[in-house]
Amino acid sequence: LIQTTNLMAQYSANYDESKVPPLILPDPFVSDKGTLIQNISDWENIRRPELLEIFRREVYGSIPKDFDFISFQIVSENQNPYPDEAELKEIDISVTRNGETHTMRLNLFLPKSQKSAAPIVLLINYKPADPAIGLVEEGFWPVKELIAKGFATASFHGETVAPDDPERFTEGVIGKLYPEELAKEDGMRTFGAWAWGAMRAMDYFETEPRIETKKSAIVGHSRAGKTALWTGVNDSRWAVVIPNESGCGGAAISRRKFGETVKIINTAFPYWFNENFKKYNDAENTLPIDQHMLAMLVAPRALYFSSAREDRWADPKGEYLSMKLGSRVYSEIYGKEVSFPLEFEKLEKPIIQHYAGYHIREGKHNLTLEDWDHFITFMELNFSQQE
Ligand code: GTR
Repeated sequence: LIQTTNLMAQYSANYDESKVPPLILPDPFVSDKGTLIQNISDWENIRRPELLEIFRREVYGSIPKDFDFISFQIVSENQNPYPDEAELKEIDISVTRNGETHTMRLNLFLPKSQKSAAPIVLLINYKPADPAIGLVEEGFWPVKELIAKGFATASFHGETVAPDDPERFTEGVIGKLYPEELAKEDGMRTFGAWAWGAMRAMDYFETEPRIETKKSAIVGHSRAGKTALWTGVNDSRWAVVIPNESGCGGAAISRRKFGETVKIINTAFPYWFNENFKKYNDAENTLPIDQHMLAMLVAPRALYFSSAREDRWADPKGEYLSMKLGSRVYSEIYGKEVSFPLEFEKLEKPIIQHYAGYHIREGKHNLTLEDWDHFITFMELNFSQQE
């Protein structure tokens, strides 16, 4: 696993706010043909599909959804670390296409105390971990806390879908099920594969009577945060989308070039995004989109961004700006009362509201219990207000 600290030493990044270029961003509310987008119908029928296609083609690559069979097998390999509070279900999800089968592992904890179907929180994990249980680590995936609040929670490891490795990323679902994607400049790459995995997890939840999929949230940290955002944009079954400290290629505005840049990420991780994205190395201003427009594609479902003060590599201000600008879709198109009135420098408390939220906490790049406490508040608010 390539560590951020090594990358920071290897690549020189700008951390000086006075050197950030003046931001001239593409207009989210003017279509490619010049139509002014002012209502839900034009947004959903014209502009949103246009933007989604640009992000697929120029940045993330495809997420092919066709396959011949999917099956779910409950296996029993690991001991439940929380036997008093939760039931552990280990599920092998097998997908077959053109005679080839790929199997990924999903780990699901269901609250024992629950009487009705529980809301579900999926964490995409990428950290070194017990390959079977995912990362059951205090803070990063706080199963106990989530269960105590009545949530079901699940996790899968990216590695069981596509290895996080420049030499081996094709060894999972890409090479086995969708090999034709590899020849395409806009084909499926690692983030597309992980997003595909999250969709298959949702396919399983839809068969599980103890889960209420209408109340679902997808969470990811950092590289998995970028993936959680891309998943949430592509799969409207997720009601709440939470990319934590997702930085460059996630929440952060690329044109700021603060901390990690498009060139750095494409050089260090050439297998995460598609080939076309490399055209924008050192050429962010020529991007037809920026990341606030990706944020907009989650609407009218709920979106939450979070940052850490010392995580400058991920550009906290760029993450906040893209929430502030992206949330205009809720207020200006959907007519909801959503606003981020404060300047980044004035933020102290989390901004948690129906549809959109943001917090910045003290400390370093990580997913912590403090982050989860705010996510839980945001999820509870949004699930309780669902129409
Ligand atoms: C870094 C990478 C970041 C972020 C991070 C992580 O090395 O540059 O974009 O994804 O890894 O996933 O922790």
